[in-house]
Amino acid sequence: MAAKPPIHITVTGAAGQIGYALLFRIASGQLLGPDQPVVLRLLEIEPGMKALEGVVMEVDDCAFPLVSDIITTTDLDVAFDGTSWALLVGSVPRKAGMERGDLLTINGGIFGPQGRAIAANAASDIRVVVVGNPCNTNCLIARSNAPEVPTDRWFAMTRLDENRAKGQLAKRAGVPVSSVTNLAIWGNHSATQFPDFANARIDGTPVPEVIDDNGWLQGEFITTVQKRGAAIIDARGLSSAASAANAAIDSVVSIRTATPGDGFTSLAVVSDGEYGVPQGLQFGFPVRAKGSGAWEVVEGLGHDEFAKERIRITTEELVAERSEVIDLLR
Ligand code: NAX
Repeated sequence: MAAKPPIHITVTGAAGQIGYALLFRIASGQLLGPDQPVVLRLLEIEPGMKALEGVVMEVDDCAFPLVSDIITTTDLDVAFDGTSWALLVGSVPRKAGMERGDLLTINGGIFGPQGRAIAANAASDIRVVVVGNPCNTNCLIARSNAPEVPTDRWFAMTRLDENRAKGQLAKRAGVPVSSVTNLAIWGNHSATQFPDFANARIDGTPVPEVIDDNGWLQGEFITTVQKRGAAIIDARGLSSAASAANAAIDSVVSIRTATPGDGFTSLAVVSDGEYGVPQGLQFGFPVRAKGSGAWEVVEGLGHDEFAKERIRITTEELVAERSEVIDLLR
């Protein structure tokens, strides 16, 4: 059988920690499948280019049969030329003394131009997953600067939070993590996110019926998930990288392939007003993919007062972030 034509995948911030954990998995076929050749288009800023050269040497040294070509660049037009998947990882982390507003504005300077370059250069089936923080609002900025690209092509990553939450629930219930399903992360990928234990299931049974400890579910469980990133920095001296790369792969696989049964996964997608969330926010919802990249927000999930309050708080945060970057939106 003739080999399939390669699909172009862009990774920004490719020489960073997450990039280093991500590229080898993409190159080995874990993103798009074991028979799908890929062209890697790797974007860095100038100071990252030397490290990127080293990373590319290592990818070369793996002799991955699926890698047709690797392009490294600091040029946005080259990075997004003909690309079908853009994984926007590179961003500027918050430094001491930096206000959240400063962080949003600095990253706006990155994600606005990237959005415009995607609109100008990417393939017609482009899909974008934003990992770089603050990922929801960075995604909103990029999307709003690319009005030519349909709004359902843009995703911000809440999958790491979902996977973290599933891990905590599985551990507490003494079940394998694969028993935990239907775990939605609502809202912002930040400390206000709401990991929705009430609608999650363990082997098909609602979590609160299996873990009969509302105090733990409403308290320690949520804070552990919300603060997991900080706990990893504390322990490792570096922020999560391999698990973030894994979640990026999971996100793409979940977008590409139909979600089985009545399940759902967590992705921050454009709000169309579902659950009363203001339209246009890039909001963490339960999402069901229909195959070939189409998806829908799962509607009709119930929320008690506790959940409603949590969702209200994270919504307010995203609304505030949007007003802080309003000048960067088109
Ligand atoms: P690193 O600092 O290791 O790497 C970032 C890389 O991006 C660097 O090589 C840098 O040169 C490059 N870069 C910076 N500005 C760029 C630009 N304008 N264009 C292209 N490249 C650029 O960070 P890393 O640990 O890899 O994390 C990357 C981002 O992911 C951070 O914003 C981080 O906060 C975010 N994360 C998001 C997560 C999520 O769940 N959504 C979890 C993990 C991670 O914290």
